[in-house]
Amino acid sequence: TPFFVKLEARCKDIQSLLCVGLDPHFTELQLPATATLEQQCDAAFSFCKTIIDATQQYSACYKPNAAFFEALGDHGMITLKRVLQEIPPEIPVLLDVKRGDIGTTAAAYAQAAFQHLPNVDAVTLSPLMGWDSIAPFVTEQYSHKGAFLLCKTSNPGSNDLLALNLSTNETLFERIAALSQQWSVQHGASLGLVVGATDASALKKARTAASNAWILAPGVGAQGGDLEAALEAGLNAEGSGMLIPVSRGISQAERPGVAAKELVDAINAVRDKIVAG
Ligand code: OMP
Repeated sequence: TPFFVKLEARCKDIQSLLCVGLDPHFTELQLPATATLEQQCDAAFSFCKTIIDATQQYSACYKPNAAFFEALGDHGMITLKRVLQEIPPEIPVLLDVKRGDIGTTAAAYAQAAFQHLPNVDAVTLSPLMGWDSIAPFVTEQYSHKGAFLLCKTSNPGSNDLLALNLSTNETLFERIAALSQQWSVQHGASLGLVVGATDASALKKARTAASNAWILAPGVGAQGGDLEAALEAGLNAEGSGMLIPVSRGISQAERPGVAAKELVDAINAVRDKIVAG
């Protein structure tokens, strides 16, 4: 099944656009500073398993960020593998790796994400090196996989480059949004966009430039993004086409399952409003 078909089916099935992040920050593991790597790996696994168990009925997609597992050394990758095995097969998995390199190197990164880790359906990528840096992840043997391209990221520094005006009278991020549509059509690739929930005006422009794209909008919760404003700017006419990834806003809640449910309800309230016109 192509990635976006699997994602859409899941979103419809459980009426959710929530993407639950799995980011085991060391500070969230409640370990002494002297904890060994092995103890950190065990705690990271339990942290993720607790979140998965509490949120799976609300989660349209899981997004583990590879950084937190790579940070744990040799055993970190094994821990990530164990976490991925805990995710029910009907729930899509977006592995957050933000890769971007020349074609031959990108092919090795694609192999790392899709060949050795179980159940990874899609990845995050930086598009700044162009189509040949993206192709190895979403064509040929991986044509059923998906990728979300960094377009206008949620951090303050996203204005340093991505918001710059080009001589074509558009911003760099709008060019990225338009290009991703072009690449999707030309190459039959499953490409979405990452546009931070921290910038509703950018979400609106990205939606205009890429009317059919799935948009991943991080920044709700710990980064202070305005959920309602983001959804109003980024949802498509059917009140869909957007995934809201939340990591710390769920993991640091007293009850992650309740936090996930509240997020789904809040998201759906805005969707209903939009569909009702
Ligand atoms: P919280 O702020 O704790 O919800 O975490 C946000 C997650 O989304 C982290 O894993 C970030 O690496 C990731 N992220 C952003 O925060 N901003 C972006 O622009 C892009 C991403 C991403 O690609 O997911």
